[in-house]
Amino acid sequence: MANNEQTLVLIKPDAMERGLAGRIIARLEERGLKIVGVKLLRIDEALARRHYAAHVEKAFFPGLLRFITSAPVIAIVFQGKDAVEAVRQSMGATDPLKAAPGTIRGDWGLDIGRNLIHGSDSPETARVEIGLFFRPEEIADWARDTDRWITEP
Ligand code: IDP
Ligand code: MG
Repeated sequence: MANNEQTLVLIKPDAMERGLAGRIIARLEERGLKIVGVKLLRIDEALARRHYAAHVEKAFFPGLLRFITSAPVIAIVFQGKDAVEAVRQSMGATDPLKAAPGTIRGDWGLDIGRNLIHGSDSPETARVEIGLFFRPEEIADWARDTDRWITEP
């Protein structure tokens, strides 16, 4: 089943403002991950509080709330082999200064408060987060002809 793991990605407001959405999505798509859900939306305070429930008491939360609600984001469900771990690896560490070169945050970021992309941190978190952003009928669990060239059946 890990071949069909799903994870939630958000292209954050800084990436949208900087015109990096396409390049970020391309990196994940080119790696072999498959888009099974996508939408543009403006996150409101209620959704931000649910999505970042683990962080609402943190000192950085007010700034995070202003940031994540400041422009539309693109929410994407990526599916593929070990998709959660693969996306986290391609994203790089939370603080772009600690993220390895070659990762999305390591190549395009400098500041932990402007780190371009969200990716779920476990399959369980992914299920919850996907449920916050998508209705079941908005996910297209499609078989792609190239899947067998990316993952050994
Ligand atoms: P992650 O995005 O790598 O999973 P988390 O620890 O889950 O990192 O934090 C969620 C988000 O909160 C980060 O991506 C970042 O946008 C923001 N954040 C985390 N720590 C800080 C901080 O110390 N200052 C400002 N923003 C932070
Ligand atoms: Mg996180």
